[in-house]
Amino acid sequence: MSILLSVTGFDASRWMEALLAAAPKETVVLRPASAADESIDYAVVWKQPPGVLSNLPNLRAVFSLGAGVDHILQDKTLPDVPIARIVADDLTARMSEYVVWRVLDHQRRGMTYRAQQGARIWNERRQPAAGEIEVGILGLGELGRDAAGKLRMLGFRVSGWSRRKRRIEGVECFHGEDGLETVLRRSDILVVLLPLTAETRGFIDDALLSRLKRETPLGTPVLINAGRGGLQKDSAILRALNDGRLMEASLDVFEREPLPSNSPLWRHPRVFVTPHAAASSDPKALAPIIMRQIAAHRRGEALSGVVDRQAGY
Ligand code: NDP
Ligand code: OXD
Repeated sequence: MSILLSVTGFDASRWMEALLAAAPKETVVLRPASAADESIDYAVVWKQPPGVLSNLPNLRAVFSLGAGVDHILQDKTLPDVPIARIVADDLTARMSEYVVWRVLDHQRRGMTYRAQQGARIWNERRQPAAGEIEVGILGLGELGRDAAGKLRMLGFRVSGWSRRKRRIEGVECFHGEDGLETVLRRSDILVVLLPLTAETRGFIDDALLSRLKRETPLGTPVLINAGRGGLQKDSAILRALNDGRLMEASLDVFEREPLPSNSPLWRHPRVFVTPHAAASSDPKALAPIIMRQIAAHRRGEALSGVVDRQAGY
């Protein structure tokens, strides 16, 4: 039997190497021999070409190369097999580094000081202490929870929002529509770590940005989105920055990726852009986890990180 490695948007060779290094006896192929290739029993994918998985008669499970699975579920011809996503310390730690980095940079006035340096301006700005700042995290999953804990260790007040009721030590947890209102009203810095689903698509829009608090120790609220670009309306974020509802934004994800070169977000002085790199999947760290899961599943053990297809994450 063989494993299909199917990706679009980047060169698969580092993944091929890492998967084979993790399980040298396995056969990994980059495309099925035919649309109904009987030899393929597992697929490891990132934005697989639509339809590539639909007729494989012996396919037993699909693995995402990342934590998100929206890129898999957008293929409406997906067969009814379990889909497992990445849950791994390596990826989680990378995301928390990004969140802590961006929160600290906004709190310590990084954008202002970089602009001042460019103009050789020596002017100390008030920098609120961590304890004066409340960070609201939308999405209290694997990534949101870890980031929350690390921000707490630095002294930030942290609240969070999830679909279902959650309990996390030291974090005020909210859920449901009322809970969202509370988090939006309290957050000085809003961090978005939601998955892209039918419910969350276009969530960060004009209406949501208008519900944020009006004054914060930094001026007005800061937005950090490292979830998915489809969660946000880029134009709504620009409007909120320009009319003062938002002070600054760190955006790792965009409605269209790569971010088009004519997007005003590239040049906005109060926007920090990264190219969907908040928590890159490292083949060396993650391939062994996927291959261990495949071996365990072949032995009859249950998969972990299986997504709820109904919920979409
Ligand atoms: P999880 O599935 O562990 O957590 C998702 C969280 O979002 C849960 O708390 C869930 O609520 C909440 N949620 C989902 N839908 C809703 C909703 N409609 N309303 C309120 N809350 C909701 O995911 P991870 O934490 O592992 O990852 C989150 C996302 O981060 C990924 O889906 C991916 O899109 C993105 N990501 C981005 C990366 C990057 O480099 N930019 C890298 C890795 C991931 P509940 O707890 O009730 O289930
Ligand atoms: C992921 C990502 O979902 O890198 O892991 O976006």
